Amino acid sequence: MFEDDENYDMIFKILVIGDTGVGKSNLLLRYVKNEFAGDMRSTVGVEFGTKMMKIDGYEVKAQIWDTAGQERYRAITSAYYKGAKGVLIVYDITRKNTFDNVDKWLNDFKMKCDEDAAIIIVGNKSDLIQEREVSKEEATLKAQINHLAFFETSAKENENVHSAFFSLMQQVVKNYKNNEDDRFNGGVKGKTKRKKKLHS
Ligand SMILES: Nc1nc2c(ncn2[C@@H]2O[C@H](COP(=O)(O)OP(=O)(O)O)[C@@H](O)[C@H]2O)c(=O)[nH]1
Ligand SMILES: [Mg+2]
Repeated sequence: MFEDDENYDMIFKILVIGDTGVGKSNLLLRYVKNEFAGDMRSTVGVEFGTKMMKIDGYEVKAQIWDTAGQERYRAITSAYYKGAKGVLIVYDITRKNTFDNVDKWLNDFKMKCDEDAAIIIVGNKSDLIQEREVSKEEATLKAQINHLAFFETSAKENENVHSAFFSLMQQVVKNYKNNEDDRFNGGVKGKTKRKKKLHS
């Protein structure tokens, strides 16, 4: 089936952030290409993938950015955050410290991004049940305290990955509709189908 990547009504920049090794690159790869790559440490440069979906009758294009491993040094540039309308903050359910760091990522994102950006918390590697260090309950609580949606996913087993991204995109579209002033900042082409670049 041919997916017309250029025929969209809205385009949004989406980020995947979180500690190194939590599975950000594999979540992106699973969502965009339905693949799992195991170790991706060789990846160089900021990569991104795109995905088309239909939400509320609109053809919505997600342009999803992956980090190039700079999260290791907490050296994510403001250019990376700029213009983002949605973010998945990812931790690894088998490493408690990556869950504790969700708060730092949350603050970092809130400081650098638009107020109306949508955020979800994602606990990845749900297939590693034996090694679990973070319960669903405590993660749900953290999400509730911050008024955010929460998903557990497995990029490896393709569990909940689609649901997590789609839920985020629904919130992104909702926020966009609630904020008409944002019409000229969010990268929406409107009904005229004119092309509009995300960045100048
Ligand atoms: N078991 C399991 N391993 C995963 C999953 N997602 C990623 N990994 C592994 O975790 C490691 C780090 O993944 P990667 O996507 O490079 O993480 P990133 O540093 O956050 O981009 C790799 O060895 C992956 O194979 C998952 O859902 N389940
Ligand atoms: Mg990566």
